[in-house]
Amino acid sequence: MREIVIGGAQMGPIQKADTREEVVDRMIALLQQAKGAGCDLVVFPELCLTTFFPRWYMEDQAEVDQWFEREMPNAATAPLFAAAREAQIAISFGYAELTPEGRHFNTSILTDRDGNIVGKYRKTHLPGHSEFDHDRAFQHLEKRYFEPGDTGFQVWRNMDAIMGMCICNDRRWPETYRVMGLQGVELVMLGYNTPSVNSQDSVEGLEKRLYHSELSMTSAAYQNATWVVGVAKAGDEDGHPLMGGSMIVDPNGYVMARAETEGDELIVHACDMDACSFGKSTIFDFARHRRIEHYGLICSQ
Ligand code: CDT
Repeated sequence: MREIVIGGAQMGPIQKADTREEVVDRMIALLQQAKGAGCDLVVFPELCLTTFFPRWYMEDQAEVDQWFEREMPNAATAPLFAAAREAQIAISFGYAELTPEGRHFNTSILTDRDGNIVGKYRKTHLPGHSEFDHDRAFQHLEKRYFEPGDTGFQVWRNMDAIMGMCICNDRRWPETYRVMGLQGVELVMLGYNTPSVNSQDSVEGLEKRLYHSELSMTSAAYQNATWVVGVAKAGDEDGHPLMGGSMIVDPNGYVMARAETEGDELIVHACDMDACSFGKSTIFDFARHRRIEHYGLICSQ
């Protein structure tokens, strides 16, 4: 049995005025809780060092850039890396990345248990729009502030398992998981910031939005025989509600742990990576059963 005790560290709202240092203190508190629960690995949300800033329309690039990290770790996050190393807990979290070349990505990283970054992923599917949209109840400007990621869906061997990452909207696309599935992924980690209401459909309720998130992650876990850990940033950020619904899904598609609140909340499950083997060697043995001669359309348009 290859057991990894995984913590999903859902985070409650981060207001515009909150500092990185205040947020990192909250992350360290969740990490300490995870240590008490025996966690080996903790997954934090997308863009978890700041408020979900793509809801705000900005024209001044200097104002935009204040939401980005120029290096990782940096002064604000060094205490988090130190706490993780001290606790011997691997971590994954998302942040806005500004590269030395001036490129902007929505990024997540993965460390080993000594706090070394072993994997980096840059978000592929950027939802929303790039100009102010008067027809929406609120803005979602990811296409304005980020460029599509250039990493693709890589996997890394870490803690004797094959691990991959995606970010928020990526979780709704089967291609995301299948590309990692084809590399043998056993654990997909992802964070999200999903508004509780649809900016283009005032009738759509929270229940449907939570269902679509769960449907995406549970079906992908089953169809790729992999664990999926999805972790929200939730609650009311300056009057803008984000949904919770963080969960740990097993390779059969069952939800093994689920957040009940919209605040800082740790969910925990002991995940056996060997539980992926049955699906990968039977119904989803890709090498034996896929019929790629009929899949060309997926990559040609
Ligand atoms: N952060 C993120 O990707 N959120 C999207 C909201 C889409 S609405 C424009 C999501 O898919 O959850």
